[in-house]
Amino acid sequence: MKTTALPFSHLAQRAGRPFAALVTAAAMSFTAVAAHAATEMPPIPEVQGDVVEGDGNDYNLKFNIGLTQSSAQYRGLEYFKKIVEERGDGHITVEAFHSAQLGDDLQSVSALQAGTLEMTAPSTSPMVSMFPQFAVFDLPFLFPQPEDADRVLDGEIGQQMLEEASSKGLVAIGWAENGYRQLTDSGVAVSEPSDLEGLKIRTMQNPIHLDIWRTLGANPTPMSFAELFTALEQNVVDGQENPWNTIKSSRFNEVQQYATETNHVYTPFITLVSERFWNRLPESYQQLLREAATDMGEYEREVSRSMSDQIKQDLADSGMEITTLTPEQVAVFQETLEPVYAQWRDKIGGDLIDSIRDEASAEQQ
Ligand code: TK8
Repeated sequence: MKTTALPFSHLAQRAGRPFAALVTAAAMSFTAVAAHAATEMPPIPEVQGDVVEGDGNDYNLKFNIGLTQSSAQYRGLEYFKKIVEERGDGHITVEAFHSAQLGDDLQSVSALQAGTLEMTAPSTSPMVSMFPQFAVFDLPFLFPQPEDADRVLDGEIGQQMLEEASSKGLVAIGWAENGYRQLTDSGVAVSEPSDLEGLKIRTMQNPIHLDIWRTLGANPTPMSFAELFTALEQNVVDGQENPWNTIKSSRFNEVQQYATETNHVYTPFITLVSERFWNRLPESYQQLLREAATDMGEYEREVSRSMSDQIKQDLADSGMEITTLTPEQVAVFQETLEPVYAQWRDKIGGDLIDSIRDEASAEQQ
């Protein structure tokens, strides 16, 4: 077996893990991945790393996410649970909740602050009212390739943002992936901004997203993700935008006839812990949660990226009419959205935008 081909070799590269265990775990993941066809999610990897000593107390944490049980996000959460429970030797248990069972992104964040929920992983976008610097990720077409997002989030800028978001009752411990957003609607096949005229599009609760869809000529309405399926079903809105994986796992194709591959924004998920809970944990368990969040994020990206094309195909097979834009058509969207950059540059900080663009376009080592 070629070690270079190990699908999770990046997970094994982290220092401080017993080498033999890493090789075994990586080899097992490899075999399992090779056995699966492209239509299935990459299996949950073996847990790597030693058992972590705690302080003799037992802890239970509830981790609530917005997406459904069939999402890459939930798959990531299952892996997180497995890591924490195995390496914590049963002294920390993780209760996994999906589909906003304990609240949507913003409600979950409030619950973390209140100490009634221990963990969540929202999109950064609805959090800009608390952390304005997150708005930079909402700028259209900021990251041409997923690796560009990785370089920024896994590098200094991402680390600094996690530190800044570790305030207001929250501790931010990692990044994961929601992904590139695509448009769906029930009215018309959209291939240029003028097709959007008059379409009521649900956006996240985020001012840049409102500007994006206004600038494109649509009629945007901010709404919680938890209300979206019903709003689409009852024609309260005509369309919405989310990554292919999210469109499928939320079954939006059942209530939306058309989709357009716009890739207009890349949305990260941020992994958050309630500061009240965090402060009760021994340091060794805090470190365990950080490592588990990193592993979860890596795996979630892996799942999301390996599934995306197949899911787009599945959506087409299920009867959705999907428009794939030509480079020229993409350019029209990009040009139309240039004023959004001008409008937000000073508010977000030109330096931050420039350093993200530099980092995103930096040559990979
Ligand atoms: C899920 C949300 C969702 C986001 C949205 O909790 O609201 O459209 O893209 O995936 O974070």
